[in-house]
Amino acid sequence: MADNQDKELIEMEFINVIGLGYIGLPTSLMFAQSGIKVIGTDLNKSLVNSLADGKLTFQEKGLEELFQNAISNGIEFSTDYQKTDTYIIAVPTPYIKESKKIDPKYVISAVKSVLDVCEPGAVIIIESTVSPGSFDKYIRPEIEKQGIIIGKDVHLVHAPERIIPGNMIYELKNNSRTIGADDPKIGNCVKKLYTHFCKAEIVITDIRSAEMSKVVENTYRDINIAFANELAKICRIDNIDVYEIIRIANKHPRVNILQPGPGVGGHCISVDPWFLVGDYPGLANIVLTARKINDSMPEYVLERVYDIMQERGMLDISRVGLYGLTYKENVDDIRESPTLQLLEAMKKHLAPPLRVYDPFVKHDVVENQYHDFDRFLEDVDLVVIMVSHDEIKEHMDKLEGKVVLDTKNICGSDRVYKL
Ligand code: SAJ
Repeated sequence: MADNQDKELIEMEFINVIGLGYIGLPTSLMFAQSGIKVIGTDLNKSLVNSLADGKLTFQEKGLEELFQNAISNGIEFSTDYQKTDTYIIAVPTPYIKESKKIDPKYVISAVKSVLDVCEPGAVIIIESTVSPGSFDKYIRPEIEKQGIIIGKDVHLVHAPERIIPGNMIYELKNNSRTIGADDPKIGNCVKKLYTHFCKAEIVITDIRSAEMSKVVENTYRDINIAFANELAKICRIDNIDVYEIIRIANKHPRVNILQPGPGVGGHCISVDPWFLVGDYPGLANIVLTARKINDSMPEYVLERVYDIMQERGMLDISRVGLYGLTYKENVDDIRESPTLQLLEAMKKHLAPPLRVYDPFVKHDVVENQYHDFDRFLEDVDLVVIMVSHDEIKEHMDKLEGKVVLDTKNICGSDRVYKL
């Protein structure tokens, strides 16, 4: 039986990847580059048309070359779900801000659309990050409601992604992977599938462990960033250089303190810990405290701006500019970015929006947004570095004569202000 299943899966017709965003697109391209037939599906027609026209929908190191290789290997893009026996679902899993619980609607909708077209015995691999227990709470009931037997008519697998935006291609090949499956034989088939491009260890476990380990990984990172941020606040009170403290402490063989920053953005680290807070209220205490600390950083940056303006006798808030709108360096993703959080905080206090510039954000997202670095610098006297894009690191000279609040500690000068 196992051999047949191994054989059938590996000789599948093609993979239909559902959701062509930051995870689904690179994943579909990696499979296609490895020689597997892939059809990528997304409901967003303009996104599908852009890809079909050979135009990428976001920037990422190495993605263009991967895209060209996938195109030469015949990858196709469509808005339709395809009839096949292997699906990868990589659609958004937002959380509901009030309840801090996952909103599974996109995953459920994708699963239901797959069930409408898939072959009997199809394998549905969900890569989207879900809160622990989501398969049992939301996904299985939707399938069983249709009289479909999981483990016979369809097989469920959870293969959460670990790639980090800014280094996706390398990490897709070299990060270990987790495959959660009800049936270890199916898990082994899916493991073999991913070995087409993944050269690292692939761990097979049950679905619930796969759900929990993924959320735990991001929560671990959020807590450690919060520790660095809290350290920054403590050191500021006594005018201690927090970066020197971290540099020295990290020389200890078992200490690895991360870097303080203007806040934690992105659709992962700032979201996933809330799943634990929402599902384990009263238990996920460190998790909640860390989230609060990280979410306090944008307003902390505003306090630092205020202190600096007081100290320098600067009265005109309109001469303050934020460098960086994305959630981190060298990506174009602005989701939950610290800058957006900071501007939101100002709006709440009815303060006028600060000037903003980001080389990776070509379209207008906020008021007072610039698209030319020099124009931006002409109109500001105090530059708040919120994101450490390569551009600003390569043009430090342009900050001559400006007051600088370097929240990313990239200037390497004691003439700038820090967190
Ligand atoms: N940040 C700090 N200080 C640090 C590190 C990061 O303030 O020392 C900030 C960043 O500026 C950013 C936020 O945290 O605003 C998150 O950035 P990140 O680079 O830490 O992580 P992501 O969100 O880009 O990717 C994470 C990764 N998870 C882990 O490292 C455990 C990645 O492996 C996951 O695949 C990804 O979440 C995801 O999609 O889940």
